Amino acid sequence: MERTTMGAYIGQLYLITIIAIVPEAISDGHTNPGTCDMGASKCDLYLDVSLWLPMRRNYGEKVYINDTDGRLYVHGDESYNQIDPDDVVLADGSPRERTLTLFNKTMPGPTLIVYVNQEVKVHVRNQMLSDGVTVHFHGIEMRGTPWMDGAAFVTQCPILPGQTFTYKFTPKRKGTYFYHSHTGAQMSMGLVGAFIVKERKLDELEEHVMVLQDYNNAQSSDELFASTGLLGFISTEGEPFASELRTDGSYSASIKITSSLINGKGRLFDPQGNQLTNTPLTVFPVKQGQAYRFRVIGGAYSLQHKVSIDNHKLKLVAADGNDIDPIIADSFMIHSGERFDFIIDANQTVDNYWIRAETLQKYTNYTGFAILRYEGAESIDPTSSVQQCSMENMCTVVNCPFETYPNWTCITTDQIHSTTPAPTHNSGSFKEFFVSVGFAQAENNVFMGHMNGISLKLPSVSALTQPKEVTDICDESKCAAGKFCRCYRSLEVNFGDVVQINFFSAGKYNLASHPIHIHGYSFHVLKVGYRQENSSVVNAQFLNQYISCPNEFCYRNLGWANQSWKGGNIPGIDLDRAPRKDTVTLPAGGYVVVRFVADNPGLWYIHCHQEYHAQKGLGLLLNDSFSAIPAPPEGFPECRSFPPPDWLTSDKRESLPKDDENTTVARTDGRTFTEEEFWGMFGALLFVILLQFIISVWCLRKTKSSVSF
Ligand SMILES: [Cu+2]
Repeated sequence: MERTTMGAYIGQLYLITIIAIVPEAISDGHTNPGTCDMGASKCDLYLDVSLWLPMRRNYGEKVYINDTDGRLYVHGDESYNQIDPDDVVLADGSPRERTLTLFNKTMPGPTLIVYVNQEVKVHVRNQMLSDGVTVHFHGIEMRGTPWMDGAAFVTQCPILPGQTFTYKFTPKRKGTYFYHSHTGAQMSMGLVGAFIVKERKLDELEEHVMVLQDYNNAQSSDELFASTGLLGFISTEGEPFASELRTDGSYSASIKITSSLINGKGRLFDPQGNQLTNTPLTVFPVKQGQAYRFRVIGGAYSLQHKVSIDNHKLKLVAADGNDIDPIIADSFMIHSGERFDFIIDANQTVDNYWIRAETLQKYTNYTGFAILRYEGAESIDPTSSVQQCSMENMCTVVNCPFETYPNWTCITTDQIHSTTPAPTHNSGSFKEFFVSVGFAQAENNVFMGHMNGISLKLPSVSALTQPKEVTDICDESKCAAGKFCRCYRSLEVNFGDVVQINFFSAGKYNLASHPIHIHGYSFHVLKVGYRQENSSVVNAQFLNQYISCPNEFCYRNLGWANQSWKGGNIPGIDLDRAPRKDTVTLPAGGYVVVRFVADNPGLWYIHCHQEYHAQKGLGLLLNDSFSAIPAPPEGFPECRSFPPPDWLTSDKRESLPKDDENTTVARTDGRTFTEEEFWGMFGALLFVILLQFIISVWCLRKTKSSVSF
C-alpha cells in the first residue's frame, strides 16, 4: 500500500512536469501574420523561422531574370510563364546561391502592425535544422517584461530547432520599430521585419514601409567569420573583411557587402557602377496630389545609407519612433538600427522616380534602388536623375555622421528637435559614465571590439533570468588603464537615477562610426561632437580638446578636458528640444552624450548595431535596478553549459578559445548556492520527507483498519 501511494505521488509529479514542458499549441492560422485589429485588446502573431534560398519559386523551381524584358521565368519552362516578383526572394538578383534564414519565407519578414496598449503575443517557431534563434523587438522598451527583449544570453536562451517561444508584451508608445534576430549574426541571414505600433485611430495619410538591408550574395556573416576564424579580423586578400574608405575619410570597418536592398529587392553593380543584374524592384505607388507617410527602417547589418527620392523633398516627422519638429530635407542618413518617418507630397509630373539608398563608399557602388510610381505612369524604370549638390544649390542632409561635407548643409543628430524635454541632471541622483568605443589589438594581433578596453563576453546562460550562473565577470581592478580585457561587464544604475552616458570614439583605432543601440530605453541625445576637419582619424590626440585620456588607448579613466563639463553641465545643450532615439550614430573620432531616467528595471544590452562589431564584443550591459526586476514567468526556459566538473580548471581548458589573462572566472567549481538558497532547499526537503511519513502512517493505519473488518 505504501508503494502504491508513493507511486501515485511520483506519477503526479511527472504529470505536472509534463504539463509544464508542453509548449503552447500553434493554431492553424500561423502562416498569415500581419495586422492586428484596431479594437482588439489582445492580438496573436506568428513567425516561422526557416531556411530558404534566393531566386527560387518553390524549393525546386529556380528563377532567372530575362535580360531583354526584365521579367522572371522558371529555368527550363518553355512556355515562358511569367513569375510574380512577390513570389520569389529576389535579393540583388544574382544567380549565386546562398542560404538565407527568413521569417515566414519572406525577406524582409512580414510587416507586423499592432496598436498602443494592445497585449501582443508573437509566437515564434524555430524550423531551422541546426541553429538557435531569438527575436528582438527593436525600440520596444519591454516595461515590466524585460525577459521578452529577445537578446540571446542576455535576456533569454536561444530557441532551439523544433522549439517555440511566445513573446508576450504590451507596446506603450506609437512609432516605427522593427524586429530582428538577436542571436549570432542572423540579421545577415535575412531575419529582419518591420514592427509598427499605431494609435487606435485611422491613418491620417496613406503609408509605405521601407526596410533597408545590406546584402552579401555569396556568404552570410557566419560563413565570412568562419573563413577568418571567429576571432579573426584582418584578411590580406581584402575578403571577407572589407575595410572600405568612405568619401568622408572614415571607414566602414566591417565585412564584405555586395549590394543594398529596399524591401528585399536590389541590383548588383560592379565597382565602376555598371549594373550587373536587372532585378524587378520594389514599387511604391502614389497618386498625384496626395501626401504619403514613409516609415524607413535601418535593417542593414553593416552599412549606413543616405535616402532620397529624385525630384521630391522629404519632410522628416519622426526619428526612432519619436515625433520630431518637422524638417524639410533633400535626404537623410540612416545607420543600422535607426528609423526615420518622412512625408512626401506627390506633386510632380506623372512619371517614375528613383528612390535611392546610397552608401558613402568611395570605390564601390552598393546603392539600393526602389521606384516611386505615380498612378498613370508606365511600368518601366525611371529616367530621373539624382539631385546635384553645389555651392549654389546646397543639399540639406539630416543625421550626417559629420559636421560638414562639400555642398551639403548638414543637420546633425543633436539639431533634430524632439517634442518632449530631456531630464535635467538635478532632477534625481545623477550618474555619469564615460565609455570609450572602438577596436583594440588583443593577443595574436587579433582585433576586438571594446567599450572601455573591455570586449564583452556574453555568458552561456540567460544573464537576466539565471544571474547566479553568470561567469567571467570582469574584475575591473585587473583591467588596468592600458590593459585590454575580455569578460562580462555591466554598468550599475538604480531606479530613478538620471543616467548620462558619454560615448567616445577615442583611442588608437577609431576609424569607423558606430550606431550605438540601448535596449529598454528611448534616450535623449544631448550633444554630438565630430572630429576636427582635416584631422587624421587615426590620430588619438585630436579629441583632446574635449576629453582627457590617460594614454593613447583611452580605455579607462576618461574625463572631460574641461572639468566644468562634468556633472551634467555641458554648455550649449538644449534639454527642451534634445531628440529622443534608441540608436545613435557615434561619429568616427567624435562623441555622443545621451541621457535618460533609469525607470525600467531590467538587464539591458548596450552595443554597436553593426552585427559584426557586436559579435566582436563591442558592447556592455546596463544592470538597471536589479532588485526591482520582476520575476520571469513560471517555466521560463533555462540553459547552461554542462562541462565535466574539472573542465574549467584542467588543461582541457586549453582547447577552448583562450581568454585574456586578465579575465576572471567567477565560478570554477560548478553551481554554488547562497545560504538563503541552501536553507530554502533544506526546508523543502524536510517538508517532503515529513509529508511522505504522514501519508505512509495514514495508509498503514487504513490498511490495518480494513483488515480488522
Ligand atoms: Cu560598430
